[in-house]
Amino acid sequence: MKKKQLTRRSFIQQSTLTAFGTAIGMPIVFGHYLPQNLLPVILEKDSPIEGKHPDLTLLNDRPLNAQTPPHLLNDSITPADKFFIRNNGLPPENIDPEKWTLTIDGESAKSNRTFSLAALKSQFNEYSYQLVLECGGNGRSEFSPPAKGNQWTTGAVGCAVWTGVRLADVLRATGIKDNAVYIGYYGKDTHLSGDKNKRPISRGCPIAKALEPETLIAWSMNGADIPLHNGYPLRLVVGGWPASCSGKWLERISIRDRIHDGPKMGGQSYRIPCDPVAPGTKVADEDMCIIESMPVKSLITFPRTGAILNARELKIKGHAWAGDVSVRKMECSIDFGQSWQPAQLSPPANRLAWQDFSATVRFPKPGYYEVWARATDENGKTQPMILPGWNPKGYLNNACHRIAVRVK
Ligand SMILES: Nc1nc2c(c(=O)[nH]1)N[C@H]1C(S)=C(S)[C@@H](COP(=O)(O)O)O[C@H]1N2
Ligand SMILES: [Mo]
Repeated sequence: MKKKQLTRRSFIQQSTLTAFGTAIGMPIVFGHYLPQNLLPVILEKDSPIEGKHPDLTLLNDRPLNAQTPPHLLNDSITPADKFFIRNNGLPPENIDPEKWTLTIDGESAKSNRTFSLAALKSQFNEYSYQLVLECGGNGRSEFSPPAKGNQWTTGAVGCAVWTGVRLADVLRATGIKDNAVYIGYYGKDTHLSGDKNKRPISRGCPIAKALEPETLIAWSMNGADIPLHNGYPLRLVVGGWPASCSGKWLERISIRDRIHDGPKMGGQSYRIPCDPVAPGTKVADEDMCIIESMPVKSLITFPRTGAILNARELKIKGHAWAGDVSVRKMECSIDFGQSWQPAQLSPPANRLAWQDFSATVRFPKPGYYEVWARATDENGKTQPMILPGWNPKGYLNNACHRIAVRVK
């Protein structure tokens, strides 16, 4: 039998386990390997992804896709190590931030300009906003018939504080022609095939969204460098729209005189049928429309589903968001939607940030319950209980989130 090779980290972990074994009276099998004077007090778990929380759920490793379980999203500001990853290709290697540049060009740019990171930081005002990024395919796992692609459940969303310069300021410094309609981004990541002429993704947004004050070219997440997989050293952040608009490893932005036509802009990508279709329908490309603002949605982040409660009262917590608009009302139900009670809803830290909510629910007797939560946006649109209409690629599932609890 071949012996499994231990990495240094997993070896330490093994030793830790052994140390724990001592405490419960088991023999120290690897006792002679124990590092001198070191008895770790916590069981450290290795994360398969550098810098990320070990309990992110890995959906795919090439390209890397990992989502965040709801209970890890309890913070008002999503910590970098808990922020989901959706890569379409392979991140660039050996990044030297000193040599990183961003070029602005395109048919509708009055000039071509290239900025170093230092130039961006010194020539423009710096802004920080808390912005929601949610993958257009978040919730895809509930599609029937199934939709191909990452089977995200609820965890392709996060809301971090992003710091950088306004895209509008940089575009205006370059000069925007009157015929500008769209911007398109280009990142330095490479195509899975290894073909240098192919890009994994190059999307963008209409010029009006690009010029919003919250649309950032960001170099920092929560006050630190952006993690490699989230776009280090520079990315676009277009809050409230499918996160695929927020180009990572940003090296070029084109001001276009037409709808941007990079990979994953056309065909069926990030598009839904312009008119609703029956589940399973094949839809022609020309009948598919580009997704813009994301729909109203919420997530219960405390307690973790499966919680066993000793008390009849429970304070639930979570967040709600609604694309370009804010959330007006938050409710929850403990009887499968037969009755709803209001929840407390906080205002957003700024436009396009998610809003914290909490509610104290009281269970009438012991037993099994589900807690459901639903948000209503400022236009009066409410989350549906089930998938709000099938589409071929599995986008925009904003059905209510629900957790199960047992009351003792
Ligand atoms: N250059 C580049 N930008 C990209 C992607 C990518 O693969 N390459 N993925 C997009 C998609 S589909 C999503 S959902 C978000 C994910 O951002 P995150 O990985 O930081 O969570 O980045 C977007 N920007
Ligand atoms: Mo995405």
